[in-house]
Amino acid sequence: MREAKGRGAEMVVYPELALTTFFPRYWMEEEEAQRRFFETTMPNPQVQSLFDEARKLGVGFYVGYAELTPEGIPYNTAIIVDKSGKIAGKYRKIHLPGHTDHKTDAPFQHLEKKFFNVGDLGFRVFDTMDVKFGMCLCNDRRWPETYRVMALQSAEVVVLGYNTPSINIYWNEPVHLRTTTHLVSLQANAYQNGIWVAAAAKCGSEDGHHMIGSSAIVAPTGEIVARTVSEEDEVICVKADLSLGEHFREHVFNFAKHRRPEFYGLIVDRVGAGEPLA
Ligand code: CDV
Repeated sequence: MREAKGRGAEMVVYPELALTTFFPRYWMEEEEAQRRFFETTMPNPQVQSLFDEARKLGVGFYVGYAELTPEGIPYNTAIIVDKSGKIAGKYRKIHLPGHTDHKTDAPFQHLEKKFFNVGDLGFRVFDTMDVKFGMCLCNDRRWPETYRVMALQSAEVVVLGYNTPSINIYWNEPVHLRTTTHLVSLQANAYQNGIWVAAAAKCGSEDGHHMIGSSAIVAPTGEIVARTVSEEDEVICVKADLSLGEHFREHVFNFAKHRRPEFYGLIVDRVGAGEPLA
């Protein structure tokens, strides 16, 4: 945060589940996961210094963590904290990947469906620090619906954290494809919605498990304007011209003028692919 501030940043984006290891890779019972890895309050004494530093530096931030509500509901959560150190927005992950069973043949697990409930807050946009921010988490970034719902609320910047293991436990996906599909998701959705996207990852080895990293900032042109180059802790920084998206929002992706929702019904009526319409 201090380094980012030194480079002129006003908003810092941290990864998904930034306060713990990416624990959905480990088989354990829900109770154990909740005891070891979930936050029951936010802020709390362990993270207060981050909030204090944000206020001191006059920097906002986004951070992902495992949330256990007072009712005992577990979510994969992200918050935006404003420059005064106040929580200005909260998001709970909606597109949870992975499985609930113990895959004993896999090199590691991906137990998000076991450890978290589907988020109940929707894809909201928060007007804070003079920017309309949307938020999502990791797998959400691959789904066009995520960004379009926020762009329809005039989002200008979507911030997101992610943890993408280099190994796909389902098929022998080449590592370069893991990075390609990550970047193409950010780029296509930034362009098609005329928004900035800032995506922050854990990278390199975490507990001996390799993550793709490749944090990136993408302009509304769909171009990558900053990208990490190492597998170490790194700060990438961009002065984002929020008006850059206007050209796209006023012309090719002028939603009010060109969208045809009367033909998009299947997007909400159907979950999986089915037969062609009669
Ligand atoms: N933490 C994630 O949501 N990871 C997913 C996959 C790789 C399981 C992702 O889309 O990167």
